[in-house]
Amino acid sequence: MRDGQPKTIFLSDYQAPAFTVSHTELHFELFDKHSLVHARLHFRRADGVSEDTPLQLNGQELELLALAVDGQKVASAHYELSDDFLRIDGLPQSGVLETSARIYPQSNTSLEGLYRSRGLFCTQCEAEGFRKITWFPDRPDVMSTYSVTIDADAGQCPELLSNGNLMHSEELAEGRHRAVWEDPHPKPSYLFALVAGDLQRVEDSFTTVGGRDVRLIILVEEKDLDKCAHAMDSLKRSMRWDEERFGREYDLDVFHIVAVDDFNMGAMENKSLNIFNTSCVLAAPDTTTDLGYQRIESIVAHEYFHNWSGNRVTCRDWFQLSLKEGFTVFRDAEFSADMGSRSLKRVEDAMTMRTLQFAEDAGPMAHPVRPASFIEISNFYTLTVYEKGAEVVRMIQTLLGEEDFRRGSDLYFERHDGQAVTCDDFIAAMEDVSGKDLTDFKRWYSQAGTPELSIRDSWDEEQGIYTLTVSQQTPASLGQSEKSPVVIPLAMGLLGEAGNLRIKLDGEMTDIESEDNTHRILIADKPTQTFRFTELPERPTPALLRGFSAPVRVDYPYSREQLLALVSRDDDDFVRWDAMQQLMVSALQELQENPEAALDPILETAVNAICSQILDPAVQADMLRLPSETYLSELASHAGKADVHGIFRARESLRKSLAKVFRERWASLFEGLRVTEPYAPTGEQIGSRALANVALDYLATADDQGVALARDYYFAADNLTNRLVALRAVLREGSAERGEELLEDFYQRFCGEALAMNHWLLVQAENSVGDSISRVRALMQHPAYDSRNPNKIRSLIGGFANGNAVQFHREDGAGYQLLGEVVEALNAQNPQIASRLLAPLTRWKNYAAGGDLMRAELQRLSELPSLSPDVYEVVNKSLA
Ligand code: B3K
Ligand code: ZN
Repeated sequence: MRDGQPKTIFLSDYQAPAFTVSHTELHFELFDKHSLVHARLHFRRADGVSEDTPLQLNGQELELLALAVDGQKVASAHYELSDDFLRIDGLPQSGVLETSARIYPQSNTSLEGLYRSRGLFCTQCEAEGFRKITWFPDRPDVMSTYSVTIDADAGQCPELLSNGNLMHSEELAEGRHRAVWEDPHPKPSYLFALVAGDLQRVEDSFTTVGGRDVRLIILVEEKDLDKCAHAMDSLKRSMRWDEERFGREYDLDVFHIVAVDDFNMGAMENKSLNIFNTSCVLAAPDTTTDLGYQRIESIVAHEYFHNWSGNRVTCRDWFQLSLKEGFTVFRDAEFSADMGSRSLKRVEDAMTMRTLQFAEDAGPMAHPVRPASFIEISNFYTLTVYEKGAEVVRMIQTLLGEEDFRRGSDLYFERHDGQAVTCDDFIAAMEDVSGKDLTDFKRWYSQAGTPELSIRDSWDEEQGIYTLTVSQQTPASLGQSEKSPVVIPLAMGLLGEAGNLRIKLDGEMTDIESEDNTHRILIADKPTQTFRFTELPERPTPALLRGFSAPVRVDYPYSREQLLALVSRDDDDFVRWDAMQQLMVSALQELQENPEAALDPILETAVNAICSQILDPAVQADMLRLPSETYLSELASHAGKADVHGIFRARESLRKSLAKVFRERWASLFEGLRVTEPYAPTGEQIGSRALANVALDYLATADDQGVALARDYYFAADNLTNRLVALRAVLREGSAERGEELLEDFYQRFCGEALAMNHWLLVQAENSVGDSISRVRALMQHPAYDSRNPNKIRSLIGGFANGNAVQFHREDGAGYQLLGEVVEALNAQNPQIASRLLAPLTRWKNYAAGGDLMRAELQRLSELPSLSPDVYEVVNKSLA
């Protein structure tokens, strides 16, 4: 922590920059022990700014070696240097500011700014890392063109890369060499990137719709050259899709992706030089799961799509983060839906929202999609900004229709190309093309918390009139006690005995005989409102929130019979999946109250119905899987307090019953779906594997024969997906020896593959059989673990705290202590990872037992002498 308590920054305090920087020249001299950064900033005082306003530049962990303006050394009376700033006064209206700094990339463990990962120099500047490289107005509304010169040892660093185009390269004395890059597109400093190291290239090309030939280059370590094909294909598909769907074309002659082992997040969209976590780019059947393949495709697309939604049009300030992230997640979700199965993508996104984002929105760090204040912006790269932000963009598309939405997006890009803008500018473009007033809708950007729809109905048999009364309410959150209604597009249908009924709302002029008159989008925007449906032949079952049309909770008192009807007959996959989830949740709640409760015959019928339908097998798999412990905890804490041990027991018991009752079904599903062709990450194979593996998991739960089958399946696997499903099943259901046998085998097979080892750590962290805490502590000393590598920390420590609820919430508090210790150590080493890892402890209010011990651990952390702003903010907000 620097200069006393970290400060809160408010959106309402925003002021335009006093100085702009039109062009930035950087010269890097990279050495083993330190590096030198020489900068020349072409600055200009903004119009209307008084002459005595100093130029204030951000800078952290920099040693000042030289400072000059227009070639003249700046006298000490004219500048002030602190831990965070360099302030210079007496400047002309415009000029060139020169600085030289010494920095230490090899000892930069925060992985922010310029750092070294296993010999490779690389950067991560978003959000505020550029200030660890050189003094600069490190804010996204200062956009500049860049020329970058890099000098380094030619043997150690044959590749020297930065943004834009390579202009020049040359040999230098003493075995060193130089490359000069120029990026003609003005960009904010957070998009700056530099890479220098010994990497190998995979090259391909893409011709844009306008005829530009683009070189596509993926750079990886030599051993990984054979793992780049999937990312390259994904990149080409993304480029084509963005042209076709959003009219966005690439704007330079080269596009790089560099894979780095030590990286704080998934990937970064630096202009033309994307930097990726190896886990989000390298793919091979033995080391990447099906989910991993899908993730790589969507992250490659996401970063590429940022070239327009983020880079060409960027954010004015960090409060607007969702302007680029929400929109880009929406774009990548649409891409994934088009590449694979639309309804699967929707179900899975809804699952993430309801399990994780709703929890965040109900917790101590709850914030609006556009936060009004923050202490450390790194803490706001959240599910709310990203995923809820994307849902907000999706609702705009729903309200406007796809055509107007596309016109709005075109207008937004055209109007603001090269600018740093706000979420209001995005909305204004949407309003301008559609003529719709989105003033009320904008509340989604400023109100935290998940809105709750309470829906009740009544039926007038005589008149054939069905009435839905829809009330909404958003719970209070920190600093926001009063909430107003939001605009909720509630997509719905009415299900009758023979299928979805024709819908006519009271007061509608004529019955329009369109082919799709069985669905409606109701607009719920008042505290309470009533919708009357007329001319109905029978009392319908409402099918609510079709396609998860809004990120809200829905409370409607469905009977089990109604849920069964939806599972069996509705024509929307989200509605059917959701109905099945509700049936399982209600069975689990019953088991929690009465462990002897027999299997609900309606649930049995529903399982049979799902198994005998022709459906996307991946959606079928999602419907047959038990709701996760995390989701069940979220639901329970929403209703009161969660009992994680009770949830665990009920879930084990339901799994056992379903396993045994349907044993024959699982066996025939498993046999019928076995993929016999060689592994390929195609939608078809992924779907078959998903369903076969759900069946295998139940078979292993049913009896010893199933465990033996899982063991054989493990050894026969030609891919990581099957191998891990089998391994997890054996660890959970088999003897300790069988589990150890497979873990040892896995280690021997893949100990040279860092990405496979992440999974090896994760399955052990999540394994709740035995003493997980001792196991995790032992693994922290294992050569496969690396306490500086974010992937390893996330797998082992994050996996334990998030995916092993019964042991994390051990009654003696040992799980909380373990997490607290790791966070304490990381606080100094890598504050971003430390504060992310903390999340499970912050939810202490959700648990009946253990809450006090969790709070005590947070309290202990809050009293540590030098908390980073990252950890300080999360700890203090969750104790408030
Ligand atoms: N924009 C980056 C995230 C940066 C996180 C900084 N703490 C990746 C992305 O969302 O595409
Ligand atoms: Zn992004």
